[in-house]
Amino acid sequence: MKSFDRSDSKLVLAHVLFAFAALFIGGVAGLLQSMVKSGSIELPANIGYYELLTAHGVLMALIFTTYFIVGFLYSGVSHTLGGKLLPVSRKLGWYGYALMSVGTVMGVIVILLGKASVLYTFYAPMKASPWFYIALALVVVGSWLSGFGIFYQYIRWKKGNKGKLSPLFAYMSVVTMLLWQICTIGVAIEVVVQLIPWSFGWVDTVNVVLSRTLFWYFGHPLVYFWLLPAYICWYVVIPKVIGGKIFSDSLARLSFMLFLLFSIPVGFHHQLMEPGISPFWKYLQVVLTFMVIIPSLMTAFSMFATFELYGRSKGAKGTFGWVKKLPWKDVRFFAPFMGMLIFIPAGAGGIINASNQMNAVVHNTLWVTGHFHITVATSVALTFFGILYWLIPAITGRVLTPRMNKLGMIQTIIWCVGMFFMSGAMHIVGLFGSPRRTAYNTYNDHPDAVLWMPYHVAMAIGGSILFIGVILIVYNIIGLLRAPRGETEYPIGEVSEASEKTPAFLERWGLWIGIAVALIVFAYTLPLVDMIMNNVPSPGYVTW
Ligand code: HAS
Repeated sequence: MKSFDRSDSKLVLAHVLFAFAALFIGGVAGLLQSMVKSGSIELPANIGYYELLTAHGVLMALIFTTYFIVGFLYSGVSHTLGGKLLPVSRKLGWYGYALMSVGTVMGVIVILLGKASVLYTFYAPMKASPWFYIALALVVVGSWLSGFGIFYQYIRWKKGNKGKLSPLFAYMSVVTMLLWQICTIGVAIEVVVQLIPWSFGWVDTVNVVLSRTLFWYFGHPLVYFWLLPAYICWYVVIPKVIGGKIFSDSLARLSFMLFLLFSIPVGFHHQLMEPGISPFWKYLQVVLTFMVIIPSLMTAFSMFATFELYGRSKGAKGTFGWVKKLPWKDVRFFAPFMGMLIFIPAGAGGIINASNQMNAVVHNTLWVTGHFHITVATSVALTFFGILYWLIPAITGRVLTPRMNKLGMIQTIIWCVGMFFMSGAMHIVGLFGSPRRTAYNTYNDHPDAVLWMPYHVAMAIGGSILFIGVILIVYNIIGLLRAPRGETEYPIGEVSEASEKTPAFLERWGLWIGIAVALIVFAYTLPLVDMIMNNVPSPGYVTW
């Protein structure tokens, strides 16, 4: 077993630790919010609810995820593409880290000074301090540098290994980063061309519908930027952890390529209830949204196949006998598995959101908040937690002890219980019409609002349980960093012998990027022209 390169280990660890520091601070904000919303506490006069909500959303959704993902992808690229990062890739990784960190610290300071309570979607015409937008731009540019580092390592590996199929982990990392680079162009244009000049006062007004469209051009693929690293773990790592095989390399690669094609030209499904976009283009993007469900269904199929084949190889009988053969007491499996299981109702919720008539019922209600807590904050987060229990030991030369494994299992259960209360209550009360993004309000004791209150209390109970989960995951990380020295394998699954040979066209990047760009141009050009021509300019508002 080859030990992990020490310099690469520092880079990966720096990203992972930063991610979890963000999770901790974001978690404190989350706990306070849920208590305020239920009417259990009042904040001191100098701290605003929306200030906390912005800090929570930015730190959890944008910072925790991006840092963890970059660190995780770098670890796998280093391990599978030559066992060591090339100096250029490592340097780009550190430059990216530095830029993102300056942006994060700056952004959080501006938010805590009360100058940017615009929430993590920073919707115009709400207007934040220009320094908030500059901070976001730094985070995005930093992440681009990290992406270039991954591309560089991949290209150099391909040049040195002509005609060979690239390792699956590296291939998937390149798709994930490509998706990120293409989609962040939208938010970069929004921030640099529209929001920064407007917030400095160099222009008086902003084209609101254009800015929101550019945001969602980025905002939907953003959710797949979170999901794909979890899928890398499910496809590549989990088969090894359970002692099985990857069901099909081609299926795995194709599902990732379908994400590249279909996850971007679908942003309008977040704007179905907004004026200023013709129903035809909304309809078209909803059709494409239904296309992006297919690679998730392929993933579900592949995971079931991996589990069943493994179980049967261990002598399982009957339709579901294989379930018993899975390593239920191993947190490296259990945490991501709970993520998968919960992704079944979570994905169904997404399909409900994407259906126009049902979107009219749930849009801007707490249902949507429930949806993203059960997707990103459960399926994705639990998978990231599960990764920690082998990644930290593998890169620091330590071993997972039975005690840490047990604490990991407890943490997973706490997270699932907390999320059951919080996300469950959000889903139900959302259907009763309780709006998202609102502080405590009884609406003059309106009967509907009175009905919502017990659910808001359930959300606060769930939020408090989740905060215990946050503390425990931080404690577990410290425990992993102090675990006994030893060798831990970086788990990379092998492909089943029964699977077909992977066709070479799956690595013809020009072809796939070309189709992705064509779909984006098709789905966005005319609506964007229309928005620019029929601009209804708006001044900025500071609503907090
Ligand atoms: Fe979503 C809003 C539609 C997936 C995140 N989504 C959001 C927002 C976020 C978010 C953050 O169409 C709010 C943004 C905001 O602040 O306004 N979403 C979808 C659809 C999917 C979907 C169609 N979303 C996600 C994922 C996210 C995420 C993933 C984060 C990671 N979403 C929407 C829409 C809205 C929306 C509308 C706008 C709502 C509004 O009006 O504002 C699909 O990708 C889902 C497909 C998934 C599946 C599930 C497959 C199941 C698998 C698990 C297999 C399990 C196994 C284990 C193998 C079809 C892969 C079982 C083993 C046993 C032994 C039983």
